[in-house]
Parts: sequence; structure tokens; C-alpha cells
Amino acid sequence: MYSAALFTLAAGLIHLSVAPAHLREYVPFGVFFLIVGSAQIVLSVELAWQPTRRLALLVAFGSASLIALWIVSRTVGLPLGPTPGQAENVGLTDVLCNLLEVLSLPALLALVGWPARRKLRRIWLVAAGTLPSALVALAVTLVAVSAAMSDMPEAVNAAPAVAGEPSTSVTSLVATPGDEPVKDFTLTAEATVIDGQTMWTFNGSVPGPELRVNQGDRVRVKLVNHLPESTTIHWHGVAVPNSQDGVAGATQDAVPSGGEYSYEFIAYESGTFWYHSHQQTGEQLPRGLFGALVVVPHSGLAEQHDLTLLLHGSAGHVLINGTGETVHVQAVPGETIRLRLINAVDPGMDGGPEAPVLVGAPFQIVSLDGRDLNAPEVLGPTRIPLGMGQRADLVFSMPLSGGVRLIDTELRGATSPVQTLLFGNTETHLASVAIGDAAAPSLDVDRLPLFDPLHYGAPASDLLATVAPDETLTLALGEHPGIRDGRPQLIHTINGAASPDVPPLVVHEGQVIRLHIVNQTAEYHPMHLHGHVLTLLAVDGRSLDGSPVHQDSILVGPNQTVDAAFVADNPGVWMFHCHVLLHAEMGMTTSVNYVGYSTPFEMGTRSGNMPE
Ligand SMILES: [Cu+2]
Repeated sequence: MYSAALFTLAAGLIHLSVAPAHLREYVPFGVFFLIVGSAQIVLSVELAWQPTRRLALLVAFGSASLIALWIVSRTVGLPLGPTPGQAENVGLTDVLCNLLEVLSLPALLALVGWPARRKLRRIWLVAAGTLPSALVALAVTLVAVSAAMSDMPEAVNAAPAVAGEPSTSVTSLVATPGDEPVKDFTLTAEATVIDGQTMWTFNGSVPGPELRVNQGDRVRVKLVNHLPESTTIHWHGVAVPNSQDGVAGATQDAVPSGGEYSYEFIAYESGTFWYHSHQQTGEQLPRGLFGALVVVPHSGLAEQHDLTLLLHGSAGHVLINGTGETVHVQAVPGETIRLRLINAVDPGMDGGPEAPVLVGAPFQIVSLDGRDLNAPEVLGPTRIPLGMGQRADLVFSMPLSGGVRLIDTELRGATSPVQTLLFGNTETHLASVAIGDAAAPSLDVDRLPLFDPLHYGAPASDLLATVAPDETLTLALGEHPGIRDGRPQLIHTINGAASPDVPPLVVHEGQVIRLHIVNQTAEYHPMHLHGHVLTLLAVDGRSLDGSPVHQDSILVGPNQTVDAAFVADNPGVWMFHCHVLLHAEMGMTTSVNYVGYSTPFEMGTRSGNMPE
């Protein structure tokens, strides 16, 4: 009797907790959940107070009807509501609520079948018998209600216009008109079957086509969306005008299925960049919506061979330029070769970087994230850690004898103390590129030293390394288990909060902002700031003593502290997030908002803009 009452009470509480969301979506459904929830609570009290066979039968019939209704709504769909005839998604909250109703049925039916009067049992026996049900009901209610409360937000504006305060809409921040040479591209997002697998592609290939332009070109890209879902394109590392940044819900509405959208920006900076979807990034990027963007400098390139190597796939299953096989490159002894390495590998929960090694020829790392380093020294075999989103350009001369090989390795972070204990920081080597026909010397690549950007190249004057910042902002990167978007997960936080609740970093145009990033996790976090260049200042308190390092994505290692600075010279609303797709989805996302600017776009279920 008490079990039946407890399960019914818990189901009633869960129904009440989801009523407000349903009221906002479709009033009749909201009213239905209010009535059902209240009825279950009243009947559960009645059951515990004055149980009768008739009452038990009534509650059992009600619960069975609700279960049947739920099954219909999740399979063929209800004939009414906001989307009639469409099956709704199965969620944690509704599964748990139905579980409680299912559990209540045998108890209720037992009540129906029992003799009407039974001798009262001892109180402690009743308590002991009811305890398991009480615990189950309590736990399930807590999880289900918190899942319902933490559902995807309906509408969030990253930088709303405030009544009475003048603000410029980000939509007005477009490329300045001019007569630069125009480079036109069309990128068609479409489903394409590659090696028997349906991928989401730009122009039918993964990666999408390399966009190669000259420094100073006006770049125009028409996005045509033939996918079943909405999408966008973000120009990773390029300081575009804010409205062209391609972030769904911050700088534009996601381009709907069947829609088109045009991006335009001037490629002021030369270097190695890339592009990718910024709508449901965690899903759309791994499905194939990305490609390389190369901006050739005014001065041209000194190297005879210029090769982009886009690393993608997932940790342990890395592909290079679309293949998991060894990539073969022809090269003539003595010729100079530039390798543009782009890391688009989805690292999984630990966020570990790829760490490619060049074997067979001494080389220089001439740029990081597309920005040249000053007087880069020649290096022997060295592993170059590249966090998700980061790039490195390597230059070497093809040796007179012997081949050169680029071998990808990985650094792994830990996702839990148990994992550290079991696996340590395990490393594997994976995809590779063979340059020239001859074999490269074989080395134990896992034992090679790691490249350290703190001590490489020669110092040069750098404004941000010397000027006092107008503002220093501390960002503590953390994680804790919890329920988010209706699911239990490892919530990733910035200063204790997860998106969309992380307060934005508010800056004034022209300010020098210093970031003090403290990683309180055992994972790697490549922190990516849109639209700006970050100057790396220090890691774990140790300052740079080599070349200045300018990056748009800064790798913050396990429990590391990194200091970086940027000039607020590109107004708008700019995403600032960890580029590990899971971490961004789980909350490690905020934005840099310029005072005086606002966005008309919103994220959430109402607009369908889901940037992460
Ligand atoms: Cu991260």
C-alpha cells in the first residue's frame, strides 16, 4: 500500500515539475500535466490514508493509461499538440516517471486482490517493508525533477540590448567596402556517402575543399545548405567582422535546411586557418563539416612545396586529409617544404592534443596558429602538441638521401583519478605522412621531447608583453558531475558556472585584457577566442623567453595556469570556449562582450540555434 502510494506520489511530483515547460510550449499539455500531477498527489495520500479496492483499481487504471499515452507519444506521436503526428524524443525525465508508474502497478494490483481487512502489522515491519520503495521513489524523483529543471534553455541572448542604453547591433559589423580582389567560393553542405558511411560534407568531401586566398583578398563564401538540419560556417582564427563569425545564436540565425547565406570578410592576416560549422558543433564537426583556409602572405611563399595536412577523426582513429592510410607525398631532394598542420581531431573527454613528429629532416616551426614566430631555431625530432583547433607550420629541406615522415602521436589527459592510476598518460602513434620515396629513420617517437613554445626562437618587441593591462580577468576551468540538458554528465565550468550561465567577459573597445586561466582539472583545454589574437605571456608563472607567440587557441594543460593577453580591437559578441567539443557542450563556453554592442539573435530550443 505504502509502496503504491509512494510511487504514485513521486510520479505526480515529476508531472508537476514538467508542467511549466509544457505550459510555455503548448498550454493544453501544460494544463494536462498540472491536473495529472495534482491528481496523483491527492490519490497517493488517499491511498496511504484510506485504501480501498476501488481506489487502487482507479489509480492502477490511471497509471496504465498514462503509460499507454506515453508510448503512443514516443512512437507514432499524438494527433494534437505543437507537432501533431510526430513522435516526441524520449528523455530521462519521462522514462523515470513511467518507471515509477510501472513499479506502482504490481503494488496497486496486489491491493485490489487482497482481502479488504488485514490485521495491522507492527509499525517497524511496515517501515522496513516500505523503505526500499521510499528510497527508490526519492532518488528517482530527485534525478527526474533535476533533469526536467536543467533542460535545454528555451531562449538565451548572449548580449541583449538593454532598454534605455544605446547599443549597436552586431549585424551592422560587416566588412568595410573596398576594391580588394574578390575570391568567390560556394560551399554546399550536403550528406555524402564516403566509404559506405554517410558523412556531412562541404562540396562532397571530408575535409571540405581547401580555400586558398591571398592576403588582402575580399573573401566571399556562399553557404548552400542541403542538409536536413540547419548549419553555419565559422572562420576559425580569422578576425572577421563580428556579423560574419558564423556562430548560431550569437552572430546569426543558423541557416535552415534548404537555405543559403553569404559570408564576406577581408583576409588581413596571412597564415593557416580553418573553417567549420558552429551550429551543433559537437555533432556537425565530427560528421565532416570542416576544411582548411590558407591565406598566402603578400610577400608570397619562400618554400617550393606548400602542403596542408588536416588531422581529423577522433583520438586513436586519426585521419589525415581524409584517409587513415599513410599519405604519400612526392618530393625532390633539396627542395623546401612547408607543412601546414591543422588539428581538427575530436579528442574525447580528456581533451588530449595530437603531437605530430617530423622524422628524417631537421625543421623549423615557422608559425603557430597562422602567426609567424621570430627567428625560429632548427629542431631535431620533437613532438609538437597541438590542441583541438590549433595549427603549426613546419618548414624543412628535403634531405639528399632518405625520406621524411610525419608521425602523429597523442598526449592523453586523465578524466578521473582512477583512469590516471590505470592508464597513466597513455600515448599512441597513429596516422602518418611519407614524404619522398625512401624510408625515414625509425625512432621511438613516444620518447621524443615535447616542443615548448615558451623557449623557442628569439625575443622581439611585443606590445602586450610589456604594457600593463587595463583589466585582468581570471578564468578557473573546472568540472563536476551533475545533470545538464536533461542528462547526467560531467558538467564543465568556467568560474564555477556552465553555459549559458557563465557571465560574459565584458570589455571596452581599445582595452588591453589579460587573461589568467587556471585549469583545475586533469584534462587539456584548448581555449579558443573568436575574432582576436591572444599573446601567450606565461605558463605556470614562467614567462616566455623566446619568440612572441600569438594564437587564437591556447592549450591549457592538466592543472596548468596560463596567462595571455589581447587587445579588444574587434567589437561585437565573441565566443570564448574550450575547443574540446564535449567540454564546450558540457558548459565550458562563455563570450567576450563589448560594451555598447548587442545581438538580436538568441540560442535555445525556441530559435533552434545551438552553437555548441
Ligand atoms: Cu576543455
